[in-house]
Amino acid sequence: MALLCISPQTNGEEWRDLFCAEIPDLDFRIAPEIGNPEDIEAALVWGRSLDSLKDFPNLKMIASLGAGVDHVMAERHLIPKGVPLTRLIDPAMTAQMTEWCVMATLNHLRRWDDYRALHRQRRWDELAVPIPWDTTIGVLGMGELGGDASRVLAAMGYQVRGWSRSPRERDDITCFHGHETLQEFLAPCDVVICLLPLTPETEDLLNAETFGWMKRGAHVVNAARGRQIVDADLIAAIDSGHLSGATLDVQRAEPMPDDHPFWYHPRIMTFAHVAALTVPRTCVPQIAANYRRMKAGQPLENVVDLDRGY
Ligand code: NDP
Ligand code: OXD
Repeated sequence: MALLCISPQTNGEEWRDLFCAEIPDLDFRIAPEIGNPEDIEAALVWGRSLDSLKDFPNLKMIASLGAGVDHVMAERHLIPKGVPLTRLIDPAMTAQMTEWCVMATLNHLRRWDDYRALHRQRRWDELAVPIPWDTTIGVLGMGELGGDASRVLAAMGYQVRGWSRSPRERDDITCFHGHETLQEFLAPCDVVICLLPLTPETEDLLNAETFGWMKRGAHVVNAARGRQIVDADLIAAIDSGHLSGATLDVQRAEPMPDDHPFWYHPRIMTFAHVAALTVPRTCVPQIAANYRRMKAGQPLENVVDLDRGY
C-alpha cells in the first residue's frame, strides 16, 4: 500500500525523504509514477490536481499541503465520497503568520514608509503615532491563524476585536460573530486584518460597502485569499482618502500580472503569498501521524468539514 504525492507544485523528493524518515517502510510515490492505482491509500495534494483521485479504489485519506483548502474545494466533485480531507495546522505556519500580521500592523501604525521617505531626505522629524491602547485592530477569522495573531496583538496592548462565524469567548478580545455584526465590528477598527478561509460567503467580502463601514483612515491587511477583496473597490476607497492604504500578501491572480494597478499604487504594498510558508520539516510529522491513524483505523485529525468549506 502506498502514499502518492500528486501536487504539481511540490518538490516530491524532499517530501519523500522526510516521510521515509518518519515511516521507514513507507511506499512513497510521486505522480506521474503511480504504479498500480489499487495500491494508493493516501494522496498529498496542493493546487488543482484532483482528476486522478477517482482512479484509486482504496483511497482512504487526502492531505492538503496547505492550511487553506479552497483549491481542493474548487474541485469538490472530484473528492471520492467518504474519503476525509485533512489540512495543515502547523505551529510554524501560525508563528510566521502572526509575525507577518504584526509586521504589517506596525509598518502602518509606526509609519515606516513615511520615516523611510524622511530618512532619504536626511530629515530628523517627529511624526504623530497612536498609543497602542487607543488603537483598535479587527481580525476577520478567529481560527488557528486569526486566533493567534489576535492574541499577540492584544498582548502588545492594542484593543483587539475578532470576527467569526460561530460564537467565541476570549478574555483578551472582544468577539463578534455572524454577518449581521460585521458593520458594528468594522466601524472602530484602525487596522482590519483578514484571516478568513475563502468560501462562497467570504468571496468579495471586502468591497465598496464594507470598506464604507470602516472608519476614515483605516488600513486593510489581507493574508488570507485575494478573492476576498474587490480590487477596484479597494483602490477607489484608498484614492478617495477613505482608507489610508493596504498591505496584501495575497492577490486574485498569483503571480500578480505586470499591469495590475496594485504594483503601481503608492499606498498599497504587496507580498508574494509568503506570510506563512509551508515548511515540509514541520508539516510531515503531522501528516505521517494521520497516515498511521488511517492505517490503524482511527479517526484522523485536522479534518476539513466539506459542507462548511473550511
Ligand atoms: P481556520 O479554519 O482555523 O479558521 C477560520 C476562521 O474563519 C474561523 O474563526 C471561522 O469561524 C471564520 N469564518 C469562516 N467563514 C466565516 C464567515 N462566513 N463569517 C465569519 N467568519 C468565518 O483557518 P486558519 O486560521 O487555519 O486559516 C485561515 C486562512 O488563512 C486559510 O483558509 C488560508 O486561506 C489563509 N492562509 C494564508 C496563508 C498565507 O501565507 N498567506 C498561509 C496559510 C493560510 P468559526 O470559528 O466560527 O469556524
Ligand atoms: C496555505 C497557504 O493555505 O499557503 O497554506 O496559503
